[in-house]
Amino acid sequence: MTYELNASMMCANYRHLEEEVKQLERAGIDSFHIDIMDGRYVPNFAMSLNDMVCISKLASKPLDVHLMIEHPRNHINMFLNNLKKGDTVYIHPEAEYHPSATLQMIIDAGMIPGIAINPGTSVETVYEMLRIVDKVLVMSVNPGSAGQMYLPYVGHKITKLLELKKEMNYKLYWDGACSMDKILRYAPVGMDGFVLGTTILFGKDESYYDIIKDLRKRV
Ligand code: S6P
Ligand code: MG
Repeated sequence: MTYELNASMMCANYRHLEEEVKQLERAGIDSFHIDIMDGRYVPNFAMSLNDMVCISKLASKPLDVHLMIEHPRNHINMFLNNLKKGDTVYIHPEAEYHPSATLQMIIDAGMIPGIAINPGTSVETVYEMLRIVDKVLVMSVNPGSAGQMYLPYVGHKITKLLELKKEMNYKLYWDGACSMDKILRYAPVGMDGFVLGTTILFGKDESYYDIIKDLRKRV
């Protein structure tokens, strides 16, 4: 079974960012998840454009940039101009008047388009966009910070999105409070990837290498 592991870089140790990137790549991480926040769409500020540029230069693995900002179209070129072809950009459709136009800008720039779906957003409201995007990031916590609790009511929507994948042809990724039991349960039924943060990867006594090795051994 193949599934991707994405490292949530807002949880990394910024005192040694270069070393963090190297260690995560050595551990076999598939991409670097970059949480960009504007203090408006979500109440927090996390990573910035400069952090993204810095990690992009250090990394040989792709980036997936999760834009938690209002009206991403107004700023999207700043991000696109600083990414490599094949990186992913997720927007939150409710943060934009015309999200499909913004997704088209991502496609035209050679990046992979994605939408992030909040816990309180139904599949029905984003249904048409599922035809356009290559990736769907289903949020199992409200966007804004790391270290939150999993919201169990999202499970029903995840089941729906796993079913719709077959018809709509997108990849499905998990973001928020991702634990070992979630990976064990959802990787075998078609979840394509998981964003790993404080719940399972960062701030532990074990090395990234050992954590990822143990995980891959189990599923
Ligand atoms: C939340 C953000 C996520 C977190 C991730 C952290 O706004 O989009 O990507 O960084 O959930 O993981 P954890 O295990 O601390 O929840
Ligand atoms: Mg995220």
